[in-house]
Amino acid sequence: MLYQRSSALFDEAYKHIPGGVNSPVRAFKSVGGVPIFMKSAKGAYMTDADDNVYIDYINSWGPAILGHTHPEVLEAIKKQAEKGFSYGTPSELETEIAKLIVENVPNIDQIRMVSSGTEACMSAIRLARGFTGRDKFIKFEGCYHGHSDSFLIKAGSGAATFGNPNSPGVTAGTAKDTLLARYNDIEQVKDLFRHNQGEIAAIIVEPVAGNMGCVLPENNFLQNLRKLCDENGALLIFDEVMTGFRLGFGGAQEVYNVKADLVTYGKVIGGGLPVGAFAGRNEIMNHLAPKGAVYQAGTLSGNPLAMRAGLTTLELIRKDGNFYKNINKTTETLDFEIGKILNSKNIEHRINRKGSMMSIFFHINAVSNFEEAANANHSLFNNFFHQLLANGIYLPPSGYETWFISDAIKEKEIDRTLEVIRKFEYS
Ligand code: KE4
Repeated sequence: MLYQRSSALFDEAYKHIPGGVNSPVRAFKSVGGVPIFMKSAKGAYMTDADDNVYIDYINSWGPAILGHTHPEVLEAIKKQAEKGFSYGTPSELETEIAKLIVENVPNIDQIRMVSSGTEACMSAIRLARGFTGRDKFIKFEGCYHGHSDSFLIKAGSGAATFGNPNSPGVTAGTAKDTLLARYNDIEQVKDLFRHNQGEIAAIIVEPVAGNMGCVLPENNFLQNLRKLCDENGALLIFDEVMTGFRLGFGGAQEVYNVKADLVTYGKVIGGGLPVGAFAGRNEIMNHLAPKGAVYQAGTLSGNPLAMRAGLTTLELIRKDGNFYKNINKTTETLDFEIGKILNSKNIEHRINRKGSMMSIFFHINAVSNFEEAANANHSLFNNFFHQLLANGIYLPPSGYETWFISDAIKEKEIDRTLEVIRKFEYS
């Protein structure tokens, strides 16, 4: 593969955009090399500025679950655009998608649209604080809920597991209300409730984590979080920005049969256009402005183009009775076949998979939390990433990210991917 054009475009971008990118993970800092500038995408494929073509396993970090530029979504967006791009007023379309989501997701009565997953998660925390009158909340190391201050916290020292800012600009005052625990460690969560009695508004969790690589809940972790929230008067927030409408139409609540008090969304519900949302039962959502006192707003919230793209995407998924069976089967096949190849090469690895999310961790045989994910051999992942990239397979450019399988990835793409991985060599 030649990357001259991407390289020149990166140099130019670097002058005008911090780090040359509008989101850090795109800069290839973790895998090294020049970030690839894409110029088009269709179905299972993306084409870069040098006209190299790739099978895409990021799918815009989740939104392109149907594959890129699905013809029916494209047509729907075009038609909607002819009616205007944004009204700044209520529109029937917003009620249509709200009803579709509320009627198909357990335990939610109302949903508020925003423009990103970050907005959704930060608003859900504010609502939980407003509803409970408490300031603190628990998150898990390795889980990512967007870039609002209270989420950019690294583990404090020792067992205290209170937060410290992990970004300049986040104040100590903010960090003190963020409590951290290890994913899948229910004892640490119990300790936090014991040491902060009556002060914890919520637990926010990725029900299947995708931001430390794909890491699954174990030993009834989610069920135990539900129980602890009930015992301590705290809300359980499922951050389903990744898993919402990807694990199933009812999301992780349905798959794991665990009731969350608030659920956040993004990615798939916008079909590739900017979107986020948070939802819950009336008792909680009625606290949100303008009905209640908890303020939250957004100029482009419920934008008609994003709503139309999301609604069309969700309707296409819903009417295909085999949609989830198919993308989950594709992911299972990739898991099993890649596993066989890596075993044949005596490369110790762990593949974590749930639904159409999966990750490969090298030189480790189990990954249940961030510490174990960090102990995997990331330089080997980077080597793997670049050998695949050079052969037209585009993986997420970090060992701490999950692959997102789309419905456009079929046998041909699986066979090509496996053919490339069979040639993987490492020193
Ligand atoms: P956005 O603000 O990026 O739309 O959503 C934040 C967010 C919230 N919750 C979860 C579970 C998420 O995965 C995300 C965003 N995911 C990353 C992928 N690791 C987006 C990619 C990026 O940061 O460019």
